[in-house]
Amino acid sequence: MKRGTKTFIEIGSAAIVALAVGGVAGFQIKPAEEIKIAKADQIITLPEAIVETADGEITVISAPVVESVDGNQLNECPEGEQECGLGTYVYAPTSTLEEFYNYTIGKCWNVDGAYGSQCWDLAALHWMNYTENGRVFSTCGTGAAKGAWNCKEYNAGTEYDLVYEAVNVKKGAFVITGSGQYGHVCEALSDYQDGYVDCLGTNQGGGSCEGGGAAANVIRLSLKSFVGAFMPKTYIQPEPTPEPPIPITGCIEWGVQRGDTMSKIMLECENTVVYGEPMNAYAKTWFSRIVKPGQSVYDGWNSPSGVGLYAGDWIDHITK
Ligand SMILES: [Ca+2]
Repeated sequence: MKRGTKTFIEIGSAAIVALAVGGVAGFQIKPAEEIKIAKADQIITLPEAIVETADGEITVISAPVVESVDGNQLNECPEGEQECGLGTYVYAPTSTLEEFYNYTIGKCWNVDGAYGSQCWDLAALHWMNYTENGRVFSTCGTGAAKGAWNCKEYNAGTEYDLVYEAVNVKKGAFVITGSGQYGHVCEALSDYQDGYVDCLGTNQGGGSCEGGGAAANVIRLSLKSFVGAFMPKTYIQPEPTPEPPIPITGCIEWGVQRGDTMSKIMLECENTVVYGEPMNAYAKTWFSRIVKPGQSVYDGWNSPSGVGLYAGDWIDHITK
């Protein structure tokens, strides 16, 4: 899995440390042409950010940072319809987060036929396509997105896991925030990052929609009013299995001779040769003493010369 990279983004004289979107492969987060957030307490518009990913790619992200969103207008449902219409069935692919994102981004969604494209609509669209019985996302009779947590077991069913702590929000989860009268729901496109999450949602500042609300867009949303989240079970990424550590045995130094390689040293010292990440990790524990004092073999590999081992050098094995 890719990791976010720390990026500094200048806004006027203030520098904001933002975490870049982690694991955005498959997403194209388009710059929002017009940033206007309904009912947001505070809006900071980010200019385009140049982001180095773990693959060395450059991704351009422009997402407004939003401290809170109040979904608004869910409590005036047509008479006798507790969930604002319960909705006509509307198709959207939900087998992967990427599919759902690509299908919904930039469009207005009005599942219930009421009040245009409210935040509830995008969640309901997912629910009616993802759940076995085609149920919609319920506000538990409150008419407010933040009320959805009141009957969280019903909403979760067998298809979603409940997430109780903001720090545990992962990419793909439907996040409920509680600020304002109605709160908000949107779908995380990143894992939790320093109190924020990149979130796909309707009625959070995207283009205007007929009847009200706004088209699906991406914002970087504060989780300070986090209520809970629903994680589609099939979107859960397996935890990366840690590489088994290389046993560190006797060698504390090595006199480098012409033709020596890291794999030869690993074999002699550790009685094993493992390439890939373990080899990189091992090369980070050997440091030049004479030719490039303090430089690790790994850093030598990644230096302009590409040379990690110098004949005639002594290298020290420092593992702590
Ligand atoms: Ca609607």
